[in-house]
Amino acid sequence: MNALVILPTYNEKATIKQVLEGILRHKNVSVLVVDDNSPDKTAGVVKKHKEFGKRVHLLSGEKQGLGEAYKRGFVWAVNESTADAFLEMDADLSHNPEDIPRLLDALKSADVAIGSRYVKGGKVIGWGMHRKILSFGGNLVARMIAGLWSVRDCTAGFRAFRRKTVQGVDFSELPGKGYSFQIALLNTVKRQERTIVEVPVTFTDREKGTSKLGVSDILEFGVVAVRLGFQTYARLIKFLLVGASGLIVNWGVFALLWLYTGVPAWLSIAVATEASILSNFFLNNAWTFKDRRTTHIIGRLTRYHYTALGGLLITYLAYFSLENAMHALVAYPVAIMAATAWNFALSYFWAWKKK
Ligand SMILES: Nc1nc2c(ncn2[C@@H]2O[C@H](COP(=O)(O)OP(=O)(O)O)[C@@H](O)[C@H]2O)c(=O)[nH]1
Ligand SMILES: [Mg+2]
Repeated sequence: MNALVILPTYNEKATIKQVLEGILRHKNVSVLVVDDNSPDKTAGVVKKHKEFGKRVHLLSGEKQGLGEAYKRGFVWAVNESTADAFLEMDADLSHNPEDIPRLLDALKSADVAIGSRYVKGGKVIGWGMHRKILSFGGNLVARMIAGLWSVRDCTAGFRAFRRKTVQGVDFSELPGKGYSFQIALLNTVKRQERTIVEVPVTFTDREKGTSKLGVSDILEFGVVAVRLGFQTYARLIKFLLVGASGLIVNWGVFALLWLYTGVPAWLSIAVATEASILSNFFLNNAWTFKDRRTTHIIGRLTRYHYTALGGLLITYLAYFSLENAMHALVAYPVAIMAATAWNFALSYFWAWKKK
């Protein structure tokens, strides 16, 4: 498997040569250095390399952040390189080039391989408390909010991707200019149902040069995580909003019939419930599941009715089985939550099932 390492650099003159040597020791691997006109003239060292123009390439640009550098690098890679795999790696010797074959090996059975510090066998050497807390917090936010629950090291900068996986990504669409690029890309490939594996690596803090991780990167990371969360859970959020609107419809129709028209309560409840099922159905159909309108609408409507009736049954079952264990005012919302989970699952997998 031929591979191209995309290596972003900003003032890495002290280590770039050694990193290039380490990478080029692997005969099937070449390098694209994405340098943001480093004032220390990192690019000069790259241009002087004997493989420059052969297995070493250089892309120079203005400093806009780590993510922007990677975006340019990946676009170049897809258009100008024929490699079967693309890697991300730091140029400060924190990532060991000796680990590259293990990452590439993992791509035989997955679309993405993460050089992971937080799986069994992985570790970090040389970080103080400050960096440990930042990394822990970043991963927690990424996993809890940004839709990356199954990934242990979401902020890793040492990763390999199959060419196909990268080709499926529209890099101009990815939010974030800085370090948040890592979770944005991971979130995208995950939503495209690419398979991800984590390969344990040892990360050694840099001994030369300084970290470029800044406050603006940290702030942007939070904003991007929330944005990715909304994108990832958009369908569930829409479903919950529609459900809330259904409660209002239900209540309003009941009030209209029973209070103002004198329809008996039992009939008012039945009509109000059906009205809310219908309004939920049409809102979900037009909004929440608008990309899933592949089966006949009568079928969808019927299945949604069964779903809602099942939800009602679950509310009763859950409520009466919890009633003795907790206060009724606690048991009821728990029962409603169980029914909502049921409703969403059946709507997603059955009423508006994927073709
Ligand atoms: N081209 C480019 N590279 C960057 C930028 N910010 C960081 N890098 C590179 O990204 C890699 C990781 O950065 P580093 O400062 O070591 O981050 P840390 O390991 O999280 O402290 C290094 O190779 C940096 O030179 C940037 O704005 N532009
Ligand atoms: Mg570093």
